[in-house]
Parts: sequence; C-alpha cells; structure tokens
Amino acid sequence: MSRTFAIIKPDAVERSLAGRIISRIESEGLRIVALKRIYMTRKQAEGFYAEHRERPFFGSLTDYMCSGPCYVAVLEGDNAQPRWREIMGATNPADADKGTIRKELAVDPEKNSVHGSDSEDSASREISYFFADIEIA
Ligand code: 3AN
Repeated sequence: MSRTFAIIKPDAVERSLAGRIISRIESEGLRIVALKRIYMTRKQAEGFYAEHRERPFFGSLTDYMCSGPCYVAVLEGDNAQPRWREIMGATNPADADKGTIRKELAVDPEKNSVHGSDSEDSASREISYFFADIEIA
C-alpha cells in the first residue's frame, strides 16, 4: 500500500468534471484518503512548481493554477504513484493513450486537468505541502 498526491486542476473544476474524475479514481481501486477544495495562491503555486522555475511556461502555469479553485487529494492503493500517472496519461493530451483522463478530458499541455506526483519522493513532499497528517484518514 502506498500513497500519491493528486490535483483536479482548475480547467476540470470549471467544466464540472471533478465528480467524473473522482469516480474514475475510485473505479480504478484507488482510495481517496484526503480531499479538499482550495483556491491556490500565487505563492503556493510557485512553491509547488518550484522545480519548473526556469521553464518558459512557469509564469503561465502558475497563473493558470491560481485562475480558479482546484481539488487536492491524497490517493492510496497498490503502487498508487505509478498507477495514478498511468490513469492520467501523458502531459500533452495529444500524446496520451486512449482511455486516459488527459486523452479524454484535457484541453492542452498546460490545462491538462489532473496532476500526479512523478516519484515516491515527490509524492511525500507534495502531500505534506498541502495536507497535515491529521487530515489524512
Ligand atoms: P506532468 O504534470 O505530466 O508531470 P510536468 O511535471 O512536466 O508534467 O509539468 C508540470 C505542469 O506544467 C504540467 N502538468 C502542465 O500543466 C505544465 N506544462 C508542462 N509542459 C508544458 C508545456 N510544454 N506548455 C505549457 N505547460 C506545460
């Protein structure tokens, strides 16, 4: 059993797709052990994506993540981290496999509907960035 961190991003929340994504997570056998709706501040977004600070899309990405509410969540299950990445699909929806969330729902490489930690270490860091231990059940 392991955990990973997920975001249902502003483009998906705006289009009322959060319920559909949550349903997909559950139907894949992952358990949602923490979930909250937040309106990310610029400071939170910049801290969360700090590793991308030098990338040309950093300003646009952080603007977008602050553009509306999102849902942050902790998922638990067998191989939760790679499993959730597999269900999400590739960063660019044009490259994502059929049946993945990004293929079905994402708008473009930036507004790509969902986030998932890219390693076990990132998962630990990202979970503790948004959740206190007491919020995870
Ligand atoms: P992933 O979310 O698949 O791990 P990363 O970590 O490479 O992808 O990128 C983090 C976020 O930055 C992506 N989810 C996406 O919103 C944005 N992003 C990545 N590549 C691009 C790009 N070429 N143009 C615009 N935004 C991008």
